[in-house]
Amino acid sequence: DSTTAPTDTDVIVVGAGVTGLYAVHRLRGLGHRVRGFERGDGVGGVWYWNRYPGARCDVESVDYSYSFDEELQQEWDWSERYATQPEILRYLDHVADRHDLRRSYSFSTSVVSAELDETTLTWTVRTDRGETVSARFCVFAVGCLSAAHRPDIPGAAEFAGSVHHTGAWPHEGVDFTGLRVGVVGTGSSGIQAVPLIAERAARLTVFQRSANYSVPAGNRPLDEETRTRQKAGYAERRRLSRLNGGGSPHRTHASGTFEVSEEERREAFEERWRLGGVLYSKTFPDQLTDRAANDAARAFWEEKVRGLVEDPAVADLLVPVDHPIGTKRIVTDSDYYTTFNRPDVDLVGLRGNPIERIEARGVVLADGTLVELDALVFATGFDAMTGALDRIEVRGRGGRLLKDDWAAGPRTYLGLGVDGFPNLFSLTGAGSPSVMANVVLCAEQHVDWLAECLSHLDAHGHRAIEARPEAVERWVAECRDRAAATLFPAADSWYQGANIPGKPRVFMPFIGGFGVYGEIIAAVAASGYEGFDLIGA
Ligand code: NA7
Repeated sequence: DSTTAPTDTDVIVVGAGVTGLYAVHRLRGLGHRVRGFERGDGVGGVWYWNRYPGARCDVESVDYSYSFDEELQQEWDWSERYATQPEILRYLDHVADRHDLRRSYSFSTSVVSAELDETTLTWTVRTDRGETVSARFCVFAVGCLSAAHRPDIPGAAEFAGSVHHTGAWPHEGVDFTGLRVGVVGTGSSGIQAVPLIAERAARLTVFQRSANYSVPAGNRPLDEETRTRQKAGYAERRRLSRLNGGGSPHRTHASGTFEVSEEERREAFEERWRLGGVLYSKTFPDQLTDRAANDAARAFWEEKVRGLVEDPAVADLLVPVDHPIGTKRIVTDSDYYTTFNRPDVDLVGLRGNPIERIEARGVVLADGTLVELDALVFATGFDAMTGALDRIEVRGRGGRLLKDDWAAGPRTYLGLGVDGFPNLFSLTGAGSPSVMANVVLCAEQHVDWLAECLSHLDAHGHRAIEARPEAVERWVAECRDRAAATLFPAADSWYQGANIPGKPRVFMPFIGGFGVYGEIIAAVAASGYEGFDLIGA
């Protein structure tokens, strides 16, 4: 049969971040009726919530921007090489205005459940405002780093000072002037926030469980000449980005680490160090698969960082001992390491001396030391990739709960579809390369694929599309096996759920790269959606 049941709308899109916004725009443009829900009171997703001092993207602004709208691409002026959170939020607000996207959304509205009607293969979504909306398709664009994780430390409620999580920062900001501040966590968020908090605080104590690798951003204002050059080169820049593993135009060295002379090797590392940031992890193509190659990159990094930190004992603490370089996302910082040269900044290593409890006056370590604080900042990351979806009661065939189906780790086909959950799509989430690449281009890639898929269904009179269980099995295995062939499993990273107590250790992203992934999903579409069941007609 080719008939579809009447529904309130055609597509429900959950989330108004980079992915959701483009989904609304693209699907609406194809004539679908679209309803969007967003728990924030504005657009922006990650860039709406993460307003902590120093929040900045680690992908260059010229690349971390939509490519679908050439006029926008030519008109928008980025002010810095790496854009700050306020600037990215202004950009996304501008995109929402420009394409009149807000009218499709209900803001300050969380989706609490999504339930499949197995006879009609339609979805009914319920919100925390009591609204119920039915739709043929349910599209989750809820983000990979949107469920903030706050560790459960005894006594936290006793603390007399203020407490904030970087991922849910107050819109009015926090004034740390003259305060004794503690920052727990040294991932991207902590490392970005520390130098700026240090400038205001009377004293800053950084609590570090694992040291991280960070490479200075080499951030700078963009002048008119650079912008003009970038804009003129956009077509080629995007073409190269689409072929690339990380969704940016930068290529790794043509040879392996040890296929070049020591001098050439050092030059290559030096060049990447100057280029700045996360790109350092891909100086040579074998750096994330070969331990010795990784050690070479790591040794160069260590030399650089030791050169920035005055106290050798502090430098010792800042050098990671537990994971190869790049197997947790390399942080892109501005003045992080030199901040520890300030007399009013302390670094406390928690290895062997963890936080035991929090009391009214501050943080108590296992050895009994009390660090007195007026404000505490948790930069402790996210229940990544599955956390945001887990909060929603998603019920598929037979009333099965998605969260239960994913109890041993997320199960998707291509990071897009889930068996037992027809007409449900997860965008830029688990099983996709989004967290390892430029998420803006990942969003466009997923949404364009989805748009084409929906058109295909309609053109052929299909009611629904559903991933086959064996295709899901294959994809989960492929994600796991591709990761196993690299050094990534050696790190206790959020890529594999290691940061959340009790979360299964499964490598969740597709690690084969943005370009390769794009080819895979395009081939599946071209084959008539191999691995999916097309239902009806
Ligand atoms: P991350 O990268 O997950 O970093 C969280 C940090 O918090 C990390 O240093 C953790 O140490 C630390 N942490 C977490 N739980 C605890 C407890 N219980 N005690 C002490 N320290 C803790 O999150 P971010 O927000 O910085 O960045 C997320 C991503 O956003 C980033 O990768 C970029 O892609 C952008 P650990 O390393 O687990 O020992």
